[in-house]
Amino acid sequence: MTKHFKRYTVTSALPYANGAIHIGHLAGVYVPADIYVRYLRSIGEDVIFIGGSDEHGVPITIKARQEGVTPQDVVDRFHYIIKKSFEDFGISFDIYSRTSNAIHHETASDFFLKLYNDGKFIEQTTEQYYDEEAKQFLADRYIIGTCPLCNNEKAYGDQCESCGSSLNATDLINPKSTLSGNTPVLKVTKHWYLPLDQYENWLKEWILEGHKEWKSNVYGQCKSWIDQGLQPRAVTRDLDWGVKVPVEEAEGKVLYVWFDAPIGYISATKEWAKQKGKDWEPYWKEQDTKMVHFIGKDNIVFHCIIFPAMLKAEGSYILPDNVPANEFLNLENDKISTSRNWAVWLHEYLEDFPGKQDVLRYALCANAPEAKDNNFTWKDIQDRNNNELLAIFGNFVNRTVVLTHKYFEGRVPEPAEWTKSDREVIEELAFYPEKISKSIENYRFREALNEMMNVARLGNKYLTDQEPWKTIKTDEKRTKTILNLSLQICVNLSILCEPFLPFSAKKLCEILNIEQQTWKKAGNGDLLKPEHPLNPAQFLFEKIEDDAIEYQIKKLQDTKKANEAIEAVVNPMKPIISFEDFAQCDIRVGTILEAERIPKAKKLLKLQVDTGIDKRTIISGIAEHFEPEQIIGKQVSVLVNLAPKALRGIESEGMILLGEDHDGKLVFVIPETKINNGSEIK
Ligand code: B3M
Ligand code: ZN
Repeated sequence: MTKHFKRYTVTSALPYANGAIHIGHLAGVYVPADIYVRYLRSIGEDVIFIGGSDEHGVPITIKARQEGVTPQDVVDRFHYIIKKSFEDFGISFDIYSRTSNAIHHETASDFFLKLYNDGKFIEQTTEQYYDEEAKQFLADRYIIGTCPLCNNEKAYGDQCESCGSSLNATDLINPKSTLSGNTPVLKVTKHWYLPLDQYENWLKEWILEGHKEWKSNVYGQCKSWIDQGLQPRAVTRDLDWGVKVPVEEAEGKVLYVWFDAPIGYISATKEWAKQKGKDWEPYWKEQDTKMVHFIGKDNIVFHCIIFPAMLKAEGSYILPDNVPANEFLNLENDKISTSRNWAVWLHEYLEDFPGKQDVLRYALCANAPEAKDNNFTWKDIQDRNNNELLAIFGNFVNRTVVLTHKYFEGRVPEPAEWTKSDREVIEELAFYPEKISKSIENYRFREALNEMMNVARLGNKYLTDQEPWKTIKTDEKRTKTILNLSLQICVNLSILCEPFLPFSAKKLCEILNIEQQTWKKAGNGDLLKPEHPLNPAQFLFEKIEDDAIEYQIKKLQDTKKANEAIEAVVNPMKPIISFEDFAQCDIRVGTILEAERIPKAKKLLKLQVDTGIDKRTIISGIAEHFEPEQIIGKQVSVLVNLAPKALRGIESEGMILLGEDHDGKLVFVIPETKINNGSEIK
């Protein structure tokens, strides 16, 4: 039994205001959210669509430092760039707000205070690195030192980007503050924690029992988090950029960005309500409101576990009904990366393809990474445009309108009797609105898009089969009927394509000389009255030529070359060593006998390795790259005479050699053919 909801609150992840928006964002979050919302509006639901910029967090402060400006300068610049990109692509927010707004600071601050006063937090004192010269505590990203696992000298306090291990700042050897270059000292500091462990049973019940219908990628990630056991999470930070912690003893502290950012959805709703003279509370507090969060997969834990726990702790809010997170979109088979400029930026796309927003929306929806990571290629966008949008949708509409002008002075002709084949088309047409609704309501947007295109296919085939350009010579009445029905299909398309292709829907309505119709009208062969005058034909889509695509591919190839050149500078050859130095490294072929995860160490695997000399334990920072069972029995190269080191209380004796790709992908360095364990590599 499906519950009926009276109103919808639809949110989409608040992008960090320290960079522009690219196709990955659009495909993963904003296009699906926009399709969903436009559809809901079309069926007449009361819906608000919330967006905004996430303007806090350490990366923004780092960018500001690097540029010698204030964090506010950084977010001011990007907030407007991001907002404009969304407007340009028709992402139809009811409000696009920002978390540096006063209303947000007040809302987040009050939210914290309510939990604080209700005793929902626990307080913990820990020792954290402090820069005595800069007189401030150091966020993990402000500390650099040597990674205890791979000896990379530029590891951050939270992560080594060389071996991928997640670290604690205190794990680093020879830590330095990036603010002053000095060695930081440990100093006691107090923070407030949300005791997620206390919500574990409730989350099990609510998600694992109560939301089995969630997408399997989302459900699976939640289950794995909950099964690992939840820990208290600090909700405050020693930082001077963010929402001030509103209690006396918290001088110099702000709310953790992931505590305030989701509250941004609430603040934005309040701001919207104020502008519209409405009440915000039903959208967050009434049980007959359906709340849906659209996000990317890296945000799942925050939206499915932490934010719901916050809402539950507060007590007066509803919880999300669904969190249809997508996986990631790759670009030309490589991971999208802002720092390597491996992306298609929305503003650059529009410069090169003005007016073709719907083409990108279409290609991204058709390739949306709904169940697994997916790939975007320029060739695919060309094919989708030329072979689908243009050859089917555009061609059908254009032929219909042009012929109506040619034969009937651009007026909708009066139909005669429907024939059997006409009736079959009308019957088929009647199915689509329901079919498409069902797919959209189940967050299957690719399927919905395909069904919408089936309506265009139906029309295109009907017109081709009926050949009105032939019947006009012998049977005017029949020709009138064919074009009448074809025009009715065009109106249906203008309704059904609107969530996906809003710009084309608008153009189509202009051509047909009608207002945008609502969803419930669709499925009907009787939407245009005879004699209704059409406007002149215009092309909905245009061919994308090979050279336009080749230009884009060349642009990416140039980026790749530039990245390789930068890589050579950033990661230059190490100083020359003597043969004797090299000969000191004892590298052997070994075989992995056992592999297991280490509780609470997301990135580490504990391996038993047969080195030919002995069997020993080696801890390796590869847990995010390989499943344990997948590497058992594998031959690997092992540095066997590395000084042993205790990691998470386990002694690691040696190191497995790995190759690292530019995008951080790790591969084992292995002998080409199987050889004996213990064989020397020299
Ligand atoms: N700004 C992370 C991101 O852009 C974060 C989302 C906040 S949603 C409340 O991936
Ligand atoms: Zn490392």
